[in-house]
Amino acid sequence: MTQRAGFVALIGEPNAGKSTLTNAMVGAKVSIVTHKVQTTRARIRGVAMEGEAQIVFVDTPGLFQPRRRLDRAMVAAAWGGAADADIVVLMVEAHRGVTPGVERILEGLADIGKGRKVALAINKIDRVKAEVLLALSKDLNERYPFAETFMISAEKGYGVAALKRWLAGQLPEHPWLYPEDQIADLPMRMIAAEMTREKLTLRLHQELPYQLTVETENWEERKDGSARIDQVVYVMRDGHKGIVLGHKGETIKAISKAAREELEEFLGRKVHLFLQVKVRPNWLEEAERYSEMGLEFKDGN
Ligand SMILES: Nc1nc2c(ncn2[C@@H]2O[C@H](COP(=O)(O)OP(=O)(O)OP(=O)(O)O)[C@@H](O)[C@H]2O)c(=O)[nH]1
Ligand SMILES: [Mg+2]
Repeated sequence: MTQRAGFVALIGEPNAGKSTLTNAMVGAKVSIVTHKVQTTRARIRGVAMEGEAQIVFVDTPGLFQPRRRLDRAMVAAAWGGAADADIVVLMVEAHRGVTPGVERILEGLADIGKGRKVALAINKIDRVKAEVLLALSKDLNERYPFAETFMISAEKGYGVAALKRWLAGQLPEHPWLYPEDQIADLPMRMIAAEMTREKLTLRLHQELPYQLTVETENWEERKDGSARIDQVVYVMRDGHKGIVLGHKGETIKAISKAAREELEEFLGRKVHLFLQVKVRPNWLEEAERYSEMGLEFKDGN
């Protein structure tokens, strides 16, 4: 049997379900998911096997109109992911339909779509009636020549297997890009930082999740098989630090516990997680923060 392999970029508006689909395809949680927009900040590669095909899913940050430097770096990373991929899958939320944001993405696809196949995945079909889906599919296919359209629910798993089979069949003949048992191409220290950021995002309100970042500073393997992981949460203001810590440190304690439990499950062993909150008013303008996130920091960014 000939091996097939290649990259499939998932693009779409924030919250479309790109990370949920990545995890469903890989069969493990490699990318964080929350109900809030702009959760994913960099490209996350998840590896899935389908017969003799190795599909490398590239989960990307949502595409939106950027304001801050970080937003611009995220959007650039998303389009960059599409430009490097063999196949692009545009994810659109069934219940939201063709929003101005989706229209802007379709404009961008006019360029990026040249030289690669673009498929449409209408996601969250569990939230709408069939008539809505057919009309939306027709509308979108009139706006862009999609190679194929899939109706899916990334969360419930509907249509995911059919999409996976189709993608596998479209990939070029190529030796596998990763060992067969590898599920993600992301340093463990970054996966660990993302898990903590997910718990922070779920727990904190309003703008705060967008104004913090998490870095793994130290990872120590212990003789008893456990790992000691030290992470820093950078926030921008003293007031934010107080909110993250919470009354008598209760908030950070709960966040730390939730992150540790998930890490232990992922690693299959005991973890000692230590979180420290540091105020760093200017972290959004620091090149090192971007490289830690796996983003490019450029002049004019
Ligand atoms: N009802 C329903 N909800 C879904 C489905 N897929 C994803 N979701 C939910 O939609 C929300 C956003 O999912 P994500 O996977 O984080 O979306 P994303 O596109 O990665 O978002 P960003 O990283 O912010 O760009 C989460 O609350 C998911 O549980 C689905 O098929 N049906
Ligand atoms: Mg995401």
